[in-house]
Amino acid sequence: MAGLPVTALPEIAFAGRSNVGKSSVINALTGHSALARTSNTPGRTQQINFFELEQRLMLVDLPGYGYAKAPKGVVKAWSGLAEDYLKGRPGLRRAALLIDARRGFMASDLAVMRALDVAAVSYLVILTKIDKLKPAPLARRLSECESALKAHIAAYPLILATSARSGQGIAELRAHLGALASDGAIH
Ligand SMILES: Nc1nc2c(ncn2[C@@H]2O[C@H](COP(=O)(O)OP(=O)(O)O)[C@@H](O)[C@H]2O)c(=O)[nH]1
Ligand SMILES: [Mg+2]
Repeated sequence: MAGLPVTALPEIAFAGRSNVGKSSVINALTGHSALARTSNTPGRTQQINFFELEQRLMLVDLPGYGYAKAPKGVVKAWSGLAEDYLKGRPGLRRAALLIDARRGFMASDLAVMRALDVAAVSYLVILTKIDKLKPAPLARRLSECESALKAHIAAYPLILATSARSGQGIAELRAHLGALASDGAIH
């Protein structure tokens, strides 16, 4: 934690299982094809990567969880740094919790959501890879996830459905996160 950049900028952190599409969403949001490194190999992003946007907002790519071989202690297996970051970073405005639209909430996601609820870290759930689903299953997935969110006090009540591949939902996500950016006046 002591080695992380010191900044007064508001931060949005991207969390989720390995391979859920965190780096791809950051690239889609910023319009760069390879700002955050994407990979077919789960567990590739092991560090925290910070992307500063015009001195107004910091996007933070966290290591993925849920890939450790050990079946128990999902949150423990998740890099302690990511958890410390989410619980203790003063500039954190919102965590974006990415969920694969094909799978919905998995046990590891629910464990992380409970940890965020307890730590009172506000988080926005984002479905990823919706290009892989037809409209009817996607609608079912959305309503199933929205019902499940009601039990999570720190969750933002709305879910955004996105695809980094097709671009669906990316403009909405950008608008949502842009509202959290600094107006630039103090920097
Ligand atoms: N079909 C589809 N594949 C995606 C999408 N976003 C990411 N992927 C793929 O999913 C894999 C993992 O993506 P990555 O962004 O590296 O995931 P991360 O581990 O969460 O950072 C890569 O092979 C991506 O090409 C998407 O919106 N649609
Ligand atoms: Mg990544």
